[in-house]
Amino acid sequence: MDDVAATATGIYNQILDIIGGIEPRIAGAIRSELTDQRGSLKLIASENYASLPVLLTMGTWLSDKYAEGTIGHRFYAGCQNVDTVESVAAEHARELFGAEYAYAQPHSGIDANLVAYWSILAHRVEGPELERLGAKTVNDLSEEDWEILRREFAAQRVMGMSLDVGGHLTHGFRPNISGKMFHQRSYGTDPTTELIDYDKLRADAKEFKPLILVAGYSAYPRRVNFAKMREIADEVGATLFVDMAHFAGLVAGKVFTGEENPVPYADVVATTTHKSLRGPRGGLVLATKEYAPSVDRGCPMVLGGPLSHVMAAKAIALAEARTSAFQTYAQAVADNAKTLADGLLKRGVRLVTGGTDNHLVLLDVRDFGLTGRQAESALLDSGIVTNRNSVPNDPNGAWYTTGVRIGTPALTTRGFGAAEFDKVAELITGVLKNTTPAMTAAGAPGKAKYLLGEGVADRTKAEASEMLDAHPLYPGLDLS
Ligand code: DSN
Repeated sequence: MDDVAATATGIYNQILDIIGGIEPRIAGAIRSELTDQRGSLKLIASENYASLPVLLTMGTWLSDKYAEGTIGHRFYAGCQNVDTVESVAAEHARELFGAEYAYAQPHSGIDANLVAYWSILAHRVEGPELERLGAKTVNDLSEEDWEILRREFAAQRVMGMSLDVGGHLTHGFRPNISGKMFHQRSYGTDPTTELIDYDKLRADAKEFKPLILVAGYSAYPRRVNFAKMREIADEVGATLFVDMAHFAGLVAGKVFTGEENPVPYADVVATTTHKSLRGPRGGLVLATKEYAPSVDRGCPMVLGGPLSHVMAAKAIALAEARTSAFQTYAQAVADNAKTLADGLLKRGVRLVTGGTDNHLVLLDVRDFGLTGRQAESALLDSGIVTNRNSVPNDPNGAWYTTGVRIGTPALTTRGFGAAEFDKVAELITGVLKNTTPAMTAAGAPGKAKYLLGEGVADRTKAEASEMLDAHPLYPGLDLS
């Protein structure tokens, strides 16, 4: 890997000179982003550091090719190399996850989820409706028939985890199209344990009868039992759709196996490729053979032309994820999250659900007298990058929040282990204990501004630097 870094040093320095000759501010921002990423404790649970081969693969002329359509069936000439790229990415995805079918085109996680929703609608609603109307494709439908089909689409129901207990905004949240397109009902968590209550979920699903049952989360610090989710989906005739964007790396790395692995249980699985999976920014959909034909219509159904350069980088990342080194990494991500959670608990921080068994930890900061926003900002001032997040029944709403979400994928990539994550817990607690809300003009604690104790930020940054210097990001890559 040192050879790769040495070669990349030459490549990046030359490329940045070229870029800087055209627009120096862009070259400056690229350099500065590396400095920032190297110099802070990156604890955003959805971020990671892709390998240099993955990053380098994205910067090629594959970007210049239009290739709408599917492998071997494109709406443009000259797509033979994109066919190779997409086939290799899909092959690695199928093999890695043991999936019957993989679709590598989605540009992001939200796009992947949209492909999933519309392919389920195409399979479950459009297909039977076309058959009933004696039409082969939607092009054969009269305007009146179209009106019927449109009404059928709009009548469908989706049930996903509520945003405030850790679901994602694409799981039926009103401001997202998933909350506007479907009749929607959320499932929550048990008010005492803060864990998914499968019995209540089952009862709610029986009453609501969703077409699509969504499992998956972006801020729930626990594993999900997908066998139970499958049982519930079967009992109500729902398609089981799993959004594994956050934990795909733990599935790929064989940390989540058996009933915790969604792939054998779900009809359709969507993911991002850049979170715990540690690939380029993008999306991926896996499906059973039954759903494959409709997923394959993702473009033009909801996607434009694929980003061939990113699909190539997905292939490289997926190949990397098929190694035993990646399995070691994924296990370390989970082990480190447990260490981080234990370190916070023993220092008196309340954690939603009382801990973690995946890659993320959700802190409830109300006992420090802070909002999530104040905690996030004070931590950032101290060189610790996190994001504020709602906690169940959050009294501060989705903007200020009462929680802070942190995760271990990125710093585990840098080589942080148990000792470092316990230290991270100490640094976070130290900042929170030394932050107070600033008072409003009316003399009440405000929700945004805060006061950080004297010297706390500098001391925390200095202690973080020692660990960061010992575990450099892209060691051997020298852009000075
Ligand atoms: N932005 C992602 C996350 O942070 O979880 C989800 O969209």
